[in-house]
Amino acid sequence: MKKLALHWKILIGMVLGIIFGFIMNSIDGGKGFVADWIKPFGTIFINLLKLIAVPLILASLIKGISDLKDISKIKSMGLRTIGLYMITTLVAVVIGLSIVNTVKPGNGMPQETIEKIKLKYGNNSSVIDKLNEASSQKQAGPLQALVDIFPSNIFKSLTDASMLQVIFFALFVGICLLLIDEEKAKPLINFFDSLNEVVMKMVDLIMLFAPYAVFSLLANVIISFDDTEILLKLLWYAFCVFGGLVLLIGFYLLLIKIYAKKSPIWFLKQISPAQLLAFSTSSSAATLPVTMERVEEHLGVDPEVAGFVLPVGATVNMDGTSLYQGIAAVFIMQVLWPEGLTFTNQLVIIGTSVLASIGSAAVPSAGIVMLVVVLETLGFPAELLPLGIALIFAVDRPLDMCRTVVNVTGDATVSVLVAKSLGKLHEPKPKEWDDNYKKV
Ligand code: DAS
Repeated sequence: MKKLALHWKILIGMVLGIIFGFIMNSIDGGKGFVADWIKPFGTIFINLLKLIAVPLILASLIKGISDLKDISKIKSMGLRTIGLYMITTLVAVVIGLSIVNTVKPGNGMPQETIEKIKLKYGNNSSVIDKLNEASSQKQAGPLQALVDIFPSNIFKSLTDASMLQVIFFALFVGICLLLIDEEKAKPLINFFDSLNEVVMKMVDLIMLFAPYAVFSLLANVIISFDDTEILLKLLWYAFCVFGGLVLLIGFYLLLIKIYAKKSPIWFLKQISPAQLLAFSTSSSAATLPVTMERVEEHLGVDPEVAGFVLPVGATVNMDGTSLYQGIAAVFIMQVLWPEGLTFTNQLVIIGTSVLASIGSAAVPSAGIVMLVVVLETLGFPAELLPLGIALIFAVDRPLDMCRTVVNVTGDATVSVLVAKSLGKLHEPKPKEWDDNYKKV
């Protein structure tokens, strides 16, 4: 076991967690045991990753911007990043709509199944919470998202982990470091340089516990499945989402091969620990420190590119989520509001799914909240909204795990492409330690 590469150890932890979860699901008191004695270890692991996410973004971005030495490069990196994120998100939504309009998983769903779902999830507290969360987001003004980027108190932004505000502040500091006298800037640049090294080392140490943490996280996910019958009725819909996500990963690998001139297998192998964590945590934000460590130290992307592209991506680029929102919106309309399936509405879905994925938080089942906004924008009947969300709720957690993997993979792909286009993609530095902290 000691000699196994990290991704194999994580995979083994996941498989054992799933098996253990099913065993616990089948014995009396098993669910309670997992909730009380297993789940806390997964929670600790996620807390540790969230603990270092903000200092890592701050340090890597400020260090990265000040390493650029030239302000014009920041504009060039920003434009390439945003441009590539928009392209991949658009491709994601188009893939999703093509699949769901071809397969039509929502056509002909038996009324009896709809009634069963309505009974089980129609008044589910989590469904109601998602609807309330969406309506509070909808009440905000059209430019509120823009206003929210500019913090009034950086310490509040840091404690609230408001990613876009931290990114704005780090960019601001980094640019000003380039504009002041080099001697005056050096102490602060050295401080963030050291902070970046320390936080990256914290990622390595936290990752030593990843196999055990994913065991806990997956066991907890399995015990939360309590209606396999409804899950089976939604299988066709789930396969549409899963199939679309696989196609999207294929699109990324094509870009890696054609534009970055790198082996897709090599890329997947290097990024796999971050993908496995994304699957286990369903949170791009919690996975971000690991994504950054893998992209910088194993894919060879310069820190000044990774330090900008990845935090921005984790916050505003969710290709997996936008693909899922396109499919889920059409699926719900196929079942409950077929008259809404006009060509115009499909175009509206493309626009709103792109915007909704930007607005989605990088936390578990955030995509379902923005799905409500997409449906409301389409004019979906308000009285059918709770049932519409309830329709897909039973299968949302496993799909959230899968789309979070794609969100993370898309961010890593764009970071490699941006680095390649700026001549900042190099051979990864050989690590001085192996995954078990033995000197190599
Ligand atoms: N779980 C979200 C993420 O962290 C994605 C989603 O909810 O769609 O990327």
